[in-house]
Amino acid sequence: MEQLVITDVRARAVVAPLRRPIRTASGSIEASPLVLLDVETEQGVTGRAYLFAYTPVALSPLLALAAQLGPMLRGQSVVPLVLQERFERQFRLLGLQGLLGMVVSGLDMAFWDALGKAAGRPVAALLGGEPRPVRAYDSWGLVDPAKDAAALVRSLELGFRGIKIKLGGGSLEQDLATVREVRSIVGDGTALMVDYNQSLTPAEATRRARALEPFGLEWLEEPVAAEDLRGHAQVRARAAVPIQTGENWWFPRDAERALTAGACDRMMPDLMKIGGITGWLSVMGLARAASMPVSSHLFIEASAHVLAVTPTCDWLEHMDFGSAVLAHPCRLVDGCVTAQGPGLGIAWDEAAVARHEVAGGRVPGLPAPSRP
Ligand code: SMN
Ligand code: MG
Repeated sequence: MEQLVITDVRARAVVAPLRRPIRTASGSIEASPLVLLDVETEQGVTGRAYLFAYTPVALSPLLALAAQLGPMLRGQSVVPLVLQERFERQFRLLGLQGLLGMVVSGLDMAFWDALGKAAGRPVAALLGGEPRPVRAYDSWGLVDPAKDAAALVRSLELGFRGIKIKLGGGSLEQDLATVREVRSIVGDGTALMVDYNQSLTPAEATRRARALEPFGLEWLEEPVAAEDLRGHAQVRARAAVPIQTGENWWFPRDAERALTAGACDRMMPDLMKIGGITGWLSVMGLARAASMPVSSHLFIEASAHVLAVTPTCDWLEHMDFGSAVLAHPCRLVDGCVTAQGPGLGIAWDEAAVARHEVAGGRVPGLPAPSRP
């Protein structure tokens, strides 16, 4: 297969609608601010991926970073491992994290998408495996069991075998009441995960984790600040609930630090922060050596590919930020998601993109940026 040579990187900002807003103990997300990346090549193959910006405020700077990196890539061959090493060297002093880390990770996903499209094969096959059904859990925000009961039952009727809810917005007593109610709604046969989104101190997290032990939780996620690995390890040592974390790790070294600190029983790297597909490959090797179950965070489409080849594959998180602008959203079949190709299976629904595009990332209602 002829090597792909990059001619340009195109980035567009959209604010897409969400099926349901995500309320967490650390803030709410009412819509989906995305940056769509198109890596164009001389051979006419275009690699695609999207970034989830978390907040519309980040759209314009993400576009600016993509616009800066694009010309640096012109004339480069699409060899993801080489390109990522180049980025690491080039930004050694600044460090690959934050918005730059997100763009580099997103470009990596688009590189792999291009390779798959050029070969006419799914990325999971390029990685030596093959697309296969990966069990998925429906990822909710903070819930009100009384109001959300029917919708939670609907999640089970759709086939989800796991449900994640967010906690930490109130007192321990409120958490216990919510978990008790949700457990009674979903039944003991459904995996139930809770996510505190970094909202507690180690002492309070230990108190709440111990109180939640009777509910047979699949995991308790990010109890304390993501970078507080000692705090995670303390909670893990003092309570019997499996501790989950990883969505805020930047590139494989952060995964290694967490494993060394004994921070978690399970891990869930985020493809847009761990270094894309290339970063994930390193981390899944660390996880295998540590016999550590690996789940995904967001990015359903690309996560289905990497989880299909992850030896300690655990759960795929089904929190859908992208389908509103995708031509072929991933489908849930028997509670599982199977990777689609060629590439990552990502193609834009250009009519939807046109409806939701935000020129320059300048979201109406956001104060205009002050003059630089
Ligand atoms: C989460 C993080 C970011 C946006 C939405 C939800 C949450 C999760 O931490 O694990 O899905
Ligand atoms: Mg989380």
